[in-house]
Amino acid sequence: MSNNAKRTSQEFIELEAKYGAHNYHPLPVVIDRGEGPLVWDVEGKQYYDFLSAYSAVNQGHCHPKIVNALIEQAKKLTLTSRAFYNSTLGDYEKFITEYFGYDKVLPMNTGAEGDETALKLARRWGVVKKGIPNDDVKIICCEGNFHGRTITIVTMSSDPDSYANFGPLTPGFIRIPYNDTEALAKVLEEHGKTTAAFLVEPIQGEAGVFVPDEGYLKKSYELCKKHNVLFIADEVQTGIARTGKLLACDHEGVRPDILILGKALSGGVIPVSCCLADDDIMLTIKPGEHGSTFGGFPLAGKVAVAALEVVKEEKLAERAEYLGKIFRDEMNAFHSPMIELVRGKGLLNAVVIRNQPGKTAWDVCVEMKECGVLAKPTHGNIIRFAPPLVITEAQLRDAIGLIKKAFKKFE
Ligand code: IF1
Repeated sequence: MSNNAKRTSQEFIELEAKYGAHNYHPLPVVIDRGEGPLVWDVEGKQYYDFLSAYSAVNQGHCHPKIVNALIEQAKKLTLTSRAFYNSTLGDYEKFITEYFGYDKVLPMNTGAEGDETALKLARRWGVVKKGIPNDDVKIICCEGNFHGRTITIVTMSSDPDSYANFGPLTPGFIRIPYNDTEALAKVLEEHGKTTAAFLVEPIQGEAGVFVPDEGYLKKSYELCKKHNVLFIADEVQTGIARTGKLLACDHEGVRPDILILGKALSGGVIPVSCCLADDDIMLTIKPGEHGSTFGGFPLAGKVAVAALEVVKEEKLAERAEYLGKIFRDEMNAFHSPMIELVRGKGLLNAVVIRNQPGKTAWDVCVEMKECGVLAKPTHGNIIRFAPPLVITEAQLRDAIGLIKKAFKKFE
C-alpha cells in the first residue's frame, strides 16, 4: 500500500486550495496511481481515464518500457545542458527525424515552448529567407486556437480567459476564422508578401474537438505554397497516433513545413516537445539564438525514443482508428436528452451536451466519475473523450457502458 493510505481525497484537495495558485478548477478526484488506461484515487477506487492528461498519456499510464528507459538513464546521466555534447542527444535526433521524415529537430520541453520555437523559426525565416522587413513580419492564426500560455501565445487566443488583463500583447498576428479557406485566401492576397507563416491545429482541441471539413488542411497548405508562406501544424495534441494516424495531417497527405510535437512525445512521463523542419528553415537559427537548459536532455531523448517505439510496436494509430469508430458508433446509437452530438477522429472525440439548469456537462462529468470514468468538460457544454490508446476493446466497451449509465441518471 502507498503511504497515502490513511489520507483522504478531501485532505489533498484542501492542501492544494490552501497552498497552490488557483489557476485550475479540477474535477474533485485525487489520483494516486495509474496503469495503462486505468487510474486509482487515494481511496483505492478505480477509474478509466478518458482524458489521458490531454492526450499526453497515449501510451498508457506508467508504460513499463518508457518508465524503464527513464530509470536506466536517470541512474547514468540526467542533464548536461547544451554547453557540452552528450551521448544520448544525437541518437535521439537521428531517430526522431527519420521517424517523422525531416532534416532536423529542435528539442524543447513543453508544448508552449514548441509553439514559441515554431513562431521564432517562422519569423526568422520570414526575415532572412523571404526578405520581409523585420518589423513587418506577420503570422496568421485561427479563431478558437489553443497553443499554450505564454504572453505571445495568448496574444493569438480568441478566448478572453487566456489573454485578458495580462498587459500589452505581442504584435504581428492576424487571426482568421478556422475551417475557412476563403478567409485564408483573402488574407494572403492582402498580406501574403509580409506573412511568414500560417499556424493551425489539424483538429482544434480546446475549441471542443472541432474537426474541420475534409480538404481544409490540404487546401490551406496549397494556399500557403502559392504565397511562399510556411504551413505550421501544431500537433501537440493531435499528433502521435491520437487521431488514427501518426499525425492528423497524414489524413490529408499534408507535410507541414514546421511540425510541433509535445505531450505524448514522452508518453506523459516527462515534458518533451520539439519542432521538426528541413534545413532551409531550421538552419536560420544559429548558436546562441534559441534554446532551453533542459531541451533535449538525456532523459528526454531516451524517454522519447521509447515512447515513439511503443507507438509503432503496439500499433497505436491503428488501434485509435478502430476503437474510435466503436466509440462514436456506440455513442451515436445511444439516445439521451443530454446529448446533442458526437464528433471526433480516432480516439479524440467529444460529446456536445445540451445544458439545462442543474444538468450541465460538469454535472455529467461528476456523475461519470461516480460511475468510474474520468473526463473533463471544456467550453461549458462539451465533454472530451480521449482514453489512452492502449485501452483494449473490452475495456472500451466496459467504459462506454459506464458512460451510458451516468447519462441515464439525467433522463
Ligand atoms: C492546460 C485545452 C487540451 C495544446 C496544443 C500546445 C499546447 C496545448 C494544441 C501547450 C495544450 C492543454 C494544456 C491545458 C489544457 C489543454 C487543452 F483544453 F486547452 F485545449 F489539451 F485540450 N498546443 N493543451 O492542446 O502545451 O505547454 O501545456 O505542454 O492545462 O492548460 P503545454
